[in-house]
Amino acid sequence: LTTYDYINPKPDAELVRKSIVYKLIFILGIDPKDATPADWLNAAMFAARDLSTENFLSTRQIHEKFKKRTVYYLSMEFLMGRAFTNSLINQDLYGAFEQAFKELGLNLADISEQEADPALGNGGLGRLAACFLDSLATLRVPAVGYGIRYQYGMFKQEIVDGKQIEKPDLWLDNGMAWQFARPAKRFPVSFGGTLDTSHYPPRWKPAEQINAVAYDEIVPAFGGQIANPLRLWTAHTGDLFNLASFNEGDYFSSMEAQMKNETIANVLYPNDATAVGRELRLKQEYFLVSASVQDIIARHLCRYDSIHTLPEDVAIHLNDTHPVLAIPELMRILIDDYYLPFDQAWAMCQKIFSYTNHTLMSEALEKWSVDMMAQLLPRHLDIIYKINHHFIENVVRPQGYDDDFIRRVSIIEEGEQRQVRMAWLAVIASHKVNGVAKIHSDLMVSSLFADFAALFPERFTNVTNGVTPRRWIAVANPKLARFLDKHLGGSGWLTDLNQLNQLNKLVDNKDIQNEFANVKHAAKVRLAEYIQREMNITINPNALFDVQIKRIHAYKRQSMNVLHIVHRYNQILNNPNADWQPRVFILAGKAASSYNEAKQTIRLINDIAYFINHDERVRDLIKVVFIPNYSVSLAELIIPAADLSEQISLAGKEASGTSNMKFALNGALTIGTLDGANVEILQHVGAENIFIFGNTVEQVQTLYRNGYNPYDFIDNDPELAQVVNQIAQGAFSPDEPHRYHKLMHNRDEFQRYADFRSYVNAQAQVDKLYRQPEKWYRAALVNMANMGYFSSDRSIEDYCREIWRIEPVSEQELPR
Ligand code: DL6
Repeated sequence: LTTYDYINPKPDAELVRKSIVYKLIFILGIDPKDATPADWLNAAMFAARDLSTENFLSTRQIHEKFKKRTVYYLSMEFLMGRAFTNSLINQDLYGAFEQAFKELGLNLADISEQEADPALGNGGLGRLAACFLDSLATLRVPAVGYGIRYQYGMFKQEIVDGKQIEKPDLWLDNGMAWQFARPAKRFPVSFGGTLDTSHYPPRWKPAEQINAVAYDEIVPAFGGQIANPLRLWTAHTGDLFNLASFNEGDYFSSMEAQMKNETIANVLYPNDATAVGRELRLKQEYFLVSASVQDIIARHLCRYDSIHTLPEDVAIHLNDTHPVLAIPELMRILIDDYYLPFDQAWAMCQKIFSYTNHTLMSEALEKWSVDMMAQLLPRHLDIIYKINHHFIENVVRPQGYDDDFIRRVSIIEEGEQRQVRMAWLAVIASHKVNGVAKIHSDLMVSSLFADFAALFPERFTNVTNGVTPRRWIAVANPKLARFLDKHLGGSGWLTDLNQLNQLNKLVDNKDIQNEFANVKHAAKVRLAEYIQREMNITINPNALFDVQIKRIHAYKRQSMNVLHIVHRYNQILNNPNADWQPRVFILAGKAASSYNEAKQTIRLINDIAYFINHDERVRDLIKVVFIPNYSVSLAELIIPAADLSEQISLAGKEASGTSNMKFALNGALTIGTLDGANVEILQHVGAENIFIFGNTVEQVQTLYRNGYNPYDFIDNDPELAQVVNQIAQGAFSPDEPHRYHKLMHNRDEFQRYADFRSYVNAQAQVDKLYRQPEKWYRAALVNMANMGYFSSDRSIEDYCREIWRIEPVSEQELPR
């Protein structure tokens, strides 16, 4: 038995097999004859990790040697998806591992299925961060991701009697072979206590401390010699105690407080309906940024001997407002530990930080109560006050703005309960602020940040989101990857997605249309088998697969999708002999645990699914499936199988969306509103290849301004009224007739009733086109051909050029 000889960067199957068996025996201590599939997976992950490790270590050396300016991407969420298959594909090792497992009498695909999918994120924001890490590595950009290693992820969603039940997600139970534990990389993080302002700088005497300990996950570049780290922090009780109790000799209560603090890294998004939940969330955010900023400074001081060079060396990117406390934390360290004057520290921060806004929804714009912050982070609150004072006196007042304007732009919101506006702090400290799609960035400047745009217009910019074709085609849809390799003359498209453009020449070729239709059909069969196996529901792969998978939220309007399903059901029952296009409606997504309306929507979908799927009169013309526990790996299974991609948010509400890009890239057609990146997808694919419906942002705003009344629409559309009444009066919940009364008869904040008719009409157009396979598959090919712009490689190039001013590692800098 041997492990690799490290001279050979591309081992053959025999060497891989030996390495897997070696890991099984000597790292895991398991006899091959007793090994379970999960053991084989762990052994194989160790074997694959070995092959990335040299790149990982040498990448760090290159960065040090050439003093590469580095971007540190701070995010409370990373939805990385499974690591194993992705790493094999990125390193061109899939064939060798497949063969090695064959020789061991095992199947690589089955073994890969054993990997847990770390749910360290909530939705699009976390998955975007993961796509960006893949692109950063592949483009050789010096970058480190920082996040939290939540022990129980977000939650595991089970559906019991139609209802969402949240269970802990035990993703670490089988070990996590892809991450390196770094017990020596630990930083103390402090909370609470008092601030002694009789000194300068003021002295913070914290009441509690906890250690942040690092785990590093390798992010391998596609086809390259580079691998970047994702550093995830976990909370550890170390030799740090509740200082006050400990000094008083009360060992046990100091330990108790420590245990409580360890919950910091337990779950993502603790239910914030309670004050305790909110406090935990604030602690988590500070925990992430404090450990990361300390680490960033330590890394900088390995390369340079002065703190003053920090802005030349370091760019820190704030992924939404969640890590915004990094700003006062860096200020604190520069002032309190390095004795820099406030102005100098502030000037450095303004060069270092940049911020992405991911939503205009007021509920998601974080504000923290001044009282809570005073208790938990007194020194940071003090610094925020000073930043605010400096901003108002040096930036705002000299321009002659009045008190009303000052009240609006102040970081501190006055009112019954004073609050710290984190987005304001982010904008004031950052040299660049970007939105994530053209329409969103425009709205950001004209609405949410209009006052700041008046103060510093050059600060605002747009970087439209993108997705990585490595994960979303090569890993998720290997048959489509082979199809593209064949027709594009190789796999260059994987790192230059604009090559898809060449498909435009082929879209009228019937053979190619058929070939693509077969790729799609195979993916649909694969999904149908999963649904049969896991849910015992039979679906017909020849039906149109109509898919909406995303967080459940009122603005995303899953309930409008339901209105259409019920309307269609009614139409079929009214006219059973018409030539109906069979459809399978597939939905998936999690509802935040404290968000009752979203949970009701899940229940409604499941009630309707049960009812319709058991109604023999519809003869399989409609099937409705809600697939539990939406995750990256589930998306990898569902997206390749979709014919129709539902992107139906109310115009102006979805910042960008990224599943819209993944679907189109996999040859699904979009039915969508003029919202988020749908607008740019329309521009790229052309109006004949997408189904656009619904009110525009301007029309939506006019309706709001005129006092939107849902009954103006319900009362004027008998078919809509019928659907609303059925649901509201219990047609699908006979055991509890009023279950959905409130869901149907609320103020309809997101105007589903206003858009209903136009949605139904667009759905009729979908049926019509699907009936003409030549036209449908032509449109699908046109969609794929024009997705080059939506690669996350393009987004990252935009960030590097416009925001971070970062140069990738050059050919010459790579080791020979
Ligand atoms: O930018 C990534 C992603 C966008 O595509 C979605 O449109 C947007 O909803 C999402 N935003 C968030 C932030 N909300 N919170 N909290 O997840 O970002």
